[in-house]
Amino acid sequence: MNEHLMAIAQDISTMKIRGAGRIAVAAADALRITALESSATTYDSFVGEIKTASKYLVGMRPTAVSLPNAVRYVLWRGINEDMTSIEPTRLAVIAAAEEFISNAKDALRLIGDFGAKRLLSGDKILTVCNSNAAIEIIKHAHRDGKDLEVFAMETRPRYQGRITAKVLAEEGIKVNLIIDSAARYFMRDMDHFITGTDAITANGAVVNKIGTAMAALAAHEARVRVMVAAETYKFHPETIIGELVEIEERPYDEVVSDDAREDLGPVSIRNPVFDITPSEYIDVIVTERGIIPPQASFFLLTELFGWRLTGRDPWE
Ligand code: RUB
Repeated sequence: MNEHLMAIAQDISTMKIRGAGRIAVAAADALRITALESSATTYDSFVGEIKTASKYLVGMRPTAVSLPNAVRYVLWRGINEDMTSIEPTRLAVIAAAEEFISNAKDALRLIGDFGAKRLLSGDKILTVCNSNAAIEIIKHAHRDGKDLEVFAMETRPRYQGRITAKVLAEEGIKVNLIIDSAARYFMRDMDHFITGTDAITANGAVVNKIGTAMAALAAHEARVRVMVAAETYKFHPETIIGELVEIEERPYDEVVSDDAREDLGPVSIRNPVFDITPSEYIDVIVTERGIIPPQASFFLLTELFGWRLTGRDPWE
C-alpha cells in the first residue's frame, strides 16, 4: 500500500489527526495521493489499489462517519464502472478528492456564517472537546463584533478542550477552562451550548465526544439552547436502514497511568470516547445548507444519499 496513505491512516488511528472534519479531509487527501502516486498499469489494478486503500482508511476510527463519507464521496465520483482506462480514472479520483476538500472548507465558512447569526453580544457559551465547526461559529460571531464569553469543558481524558480554549483566546475571546463535571454548575449562566459532532443519525441523535450528552441534558434542564455544528458529511447514511453507530472504546492508559492501573488491581477501566445525545435535547443543527431541526435529519439523509443508502460500500 502507498506509504503516504499508510502514514496518514496511522495519524488518524493514533489521533495525531483528530476531529471528524480533519479526519475526513485527511482521508480524501490520502486517496488523492494514492491515485497520484499509483504505479498500477491496468485499470483493474488501479481500482483495486484505490479500493484496498479505502477499506484500510475507513477501519482507522469507527465512530466518525465523516471518514467513510469522505471515502464514499471520492469513490462514487472517481470510479465509474463504465470507464475502463486508467488515466481518466486517476484524474477523476484526484478531482473528486480535491472537490471534497474544497467543499469541506466552504462548508465550515458557511456554518460559521449561519451559526453566528444566532449569537448575541453578551452571550455565554459552553463548549466541549475541540470542534472546528463549533469554533467557526464562535469566531465568526466574535469577528462580527459580538462580545462573547466561552466556558470550555476540558474534555477528559485527552483534554481537547484545552485546544478550543487556546484557539478562542488567541482570537481575543474571553475563555474559561472548566473541568467536565463543572458543566452543570456553570450551566445556569449559559446562553448556548455549542458542539460539533462525529455522526448524526436518521432520528436526529448526535454522536460526539464523551460528556456531550451529559452537558446537553444539563442544558435541557436549564433551558439553555443546544446548537450542533455539522457539515452534511457528518450525517450517517446507514442509520436510515437501522444500523447503530459504533462507539469507539480506547485503551485504559488514556485514563490512568500504569502505576495507578497496577494499584487498582482487578478494577476494569472503561474508556468509551463518544456518547449519544438524543434529538430532544438539541435545538438546531447548523449545516452548510442551512439550519435544520434535528428531526429533519431523516429527510436530509435521503436527499444526500438517495438510492445509494442500501447499496454496497464502494470499496467492497
Ligand atoms: C473530536 C470530537 C469533535 C467532533 C467534531 O473527537 O468529538 O467534537 O469530531 O469536530 P476526537 P469537527 O478528538 O476523539 O477525534 O467539528 O472539527 O469535525
